[in-house]
Amino acid sequence: MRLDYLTIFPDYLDPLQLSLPGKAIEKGLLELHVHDLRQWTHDRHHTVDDTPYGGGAGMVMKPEPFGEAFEALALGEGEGEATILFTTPSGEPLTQSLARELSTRERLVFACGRYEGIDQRVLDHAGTLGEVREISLGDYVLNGGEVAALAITEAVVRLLPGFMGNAASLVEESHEDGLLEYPVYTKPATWRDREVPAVLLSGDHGRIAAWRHEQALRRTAERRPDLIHASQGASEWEIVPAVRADAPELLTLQLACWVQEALDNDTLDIPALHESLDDVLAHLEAWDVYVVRAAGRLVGSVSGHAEGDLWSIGRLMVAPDQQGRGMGRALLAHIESVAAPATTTYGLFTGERSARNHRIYKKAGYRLRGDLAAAPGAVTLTKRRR
Ligand code: 6GU
Repeated sequence: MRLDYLTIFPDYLDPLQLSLPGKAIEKGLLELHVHDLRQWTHDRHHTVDDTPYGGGAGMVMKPEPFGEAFEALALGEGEGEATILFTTPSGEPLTQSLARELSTRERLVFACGRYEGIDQRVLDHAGTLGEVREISLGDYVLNGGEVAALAITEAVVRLLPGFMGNAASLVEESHEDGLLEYPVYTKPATWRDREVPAVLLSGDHGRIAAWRHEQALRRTAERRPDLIHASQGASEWEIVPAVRADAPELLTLQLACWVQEALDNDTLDIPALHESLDDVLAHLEAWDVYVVRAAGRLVGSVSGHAEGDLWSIGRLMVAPDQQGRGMGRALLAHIESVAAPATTTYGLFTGERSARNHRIYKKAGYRLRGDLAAAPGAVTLTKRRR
């Protein structure tokens, strides 16, 4: 990725040479160029601003220096479009998902605003040279866009493939799952009479995960209620037969759920990950499909299908942010309860290495059947109907 900065305070961007971006440069992932906007002025005072047409307070950044800067950077020439970022308190807010989107770009050019803003024609012109985004750090006013450019850079650069050592640590962080981070502790276990919560010392990974999820939810509800979908607080949900109109949401849920399977089993060779809307519609025709809705959102599903005296159970899924609330167990019990009358055995498949699924199915009375065929990387589990 190549990053260019247009600023009247180049020194303000010195921190770019440090820490995160610095390391990415060393690894060859990143190229940084800071440009003093005043080099594209031609008067004795290197003027970059002027009074606003129509009157009003403050000064507006003149168009000409930016126009020349874009030419000097060859924006809009050659292949590979640049994304031109204008930092401004009236832009779209910087979020983790915006950072992720920007991390896919080949070239970012930051135009740092000062004073009351930049002449609008600069933005209109930039739109003919590349993709334009106006970005704000949040609902407060800074003196200029340089700090915002630094913040955007750091949020984006750490997402570049090959930059962070550990992909899991990226996924688990605040905001990646839509919740704030749970509180964390390290040694010593007692410090100034304050104890680390006992559950974290228990070694029980299931309880630890449940505790962390609960803490993350509580924090998010307290500090950022705007981030919580009503489905997460909803204590009531109901299992209902799926209809064709559920297909798009089912496809989305399927992708969300099977990504965990892919990670656990270290393979993308999972049919559910490669399906289209038509495949989901065909599945709805061929199987008895049920869905769970919580506060209107489709958050879980399960399917059943008779094959002689075998009741085949498939596609048991619960949205990742809804897991640990017993929905999976309820869906499994439900699909068993609606099995065809001739059923003597329930059967299902799961990934060989999907440890969580194995625990859930074992608890529900299913046993591994090494003697029965399954796709490569998968295993069969069965349970007698009682
Ligand atoms: Cl990007 N620029 C300025 N000047 N103030 C801000 C901002 C940006 N984001 C929040 N406040």
